[in-house]
Amino acid sequence: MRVDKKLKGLVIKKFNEFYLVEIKEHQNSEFNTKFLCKIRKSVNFRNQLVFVGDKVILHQIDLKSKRATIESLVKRTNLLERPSVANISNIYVICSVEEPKLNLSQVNKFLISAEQMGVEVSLLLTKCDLITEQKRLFLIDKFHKWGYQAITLNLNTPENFINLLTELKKKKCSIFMGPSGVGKTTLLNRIIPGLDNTTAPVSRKIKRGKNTTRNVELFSLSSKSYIVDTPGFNMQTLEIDILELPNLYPEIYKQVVHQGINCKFRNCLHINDEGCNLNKNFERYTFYKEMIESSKSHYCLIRGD
Ligand SMILES: Nc1nc2c(ncn2[C@@H]2O[C@H](COP(=O)(O)OP(=O)(O)OP(=O)(O)O)[C@@H](O)[C@H]2O)c(=O)[nH]1
Ligand SMILES: [Mg+2]
Ligand SMILES: [Zn+2]
Repeated sequence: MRVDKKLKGLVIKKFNEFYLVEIKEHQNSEFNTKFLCKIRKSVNFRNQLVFVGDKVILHQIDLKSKRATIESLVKRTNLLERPSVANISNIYVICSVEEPKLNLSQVNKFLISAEQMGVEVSLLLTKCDLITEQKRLFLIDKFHKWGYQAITLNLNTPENFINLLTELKKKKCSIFMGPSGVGKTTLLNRIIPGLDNTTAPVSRKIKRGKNTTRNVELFSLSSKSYIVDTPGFNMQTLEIDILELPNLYPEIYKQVVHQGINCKFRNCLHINDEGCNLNKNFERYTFYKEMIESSKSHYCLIRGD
């Protein structure tokens, strides 16, 4: 039985050419469920890709078989490219302090890649039961200097977890992003009661995660907030416009915005530029410089000069 109606839904999972789309808060409760959908083959849809987090208009809704057709895509506010997720409001970069070991260059790349989205970025450090209290405080201080209020977690203590949960409930759509094996799914299972997604211990031999989560999937925390679990991965080289890079480091943009530092040139890259007034005495400056230098050679290659 197909209903001749068009309704808005949210893409919560994608596999091959199928999409799982959830309809919520419709006055007729029969519609409030998940539908297995395919995209309508039409000229309008040519070249348009649909991602988890996208809002779509469903048509040809079959309440019995729970199938429907995606007829069109609602304009999205943003799109994260890796992993592909649309309409996110918050990015939580998650790294473990041990197993796998904290890799500062990776944390830097994840943070930079997240900052590119222009949404609020937070840092979660998991498995703090595996380090001393002294080391934990040392890391909090380190990341504070990087410009982040790191939230430290471990499976045995509920305190920071409860604060995080309260925070997540206030956000629209948060995404968990980080290397494999750091505990993203474990955390999600604690956050959403009854959820029992697969997690796996890190490999003993190579002390790395086993890429347990395979799909990007969106989970509902309340009627107004969602969390996206993603497969873990390591960041390779980032493609960034070098002129944008200074805006992705809080240590730099805070000097410009809050302290009003003024370099001679508006597009100062803060390397050896004449008249540069940036205070370069911060830990990530080396990472910043490396990134500018490697992007510069790439930039020159593209421009051919
Ligand atoms: N000691 C300790 N182990 C933890 C903690 N949180 C998670 N783990 C363990 O870390 C392992 C990996 O957890 P997962 O949740 O599967 O990691 P993931 O980030 O989802 O990994 P992928 O899906 O591969 O990206 C599991 O064995 C968890 O039990 C923690 O706070 N302390
Ligand atoms: Mg996982
Ligand atoms: Zn400068």
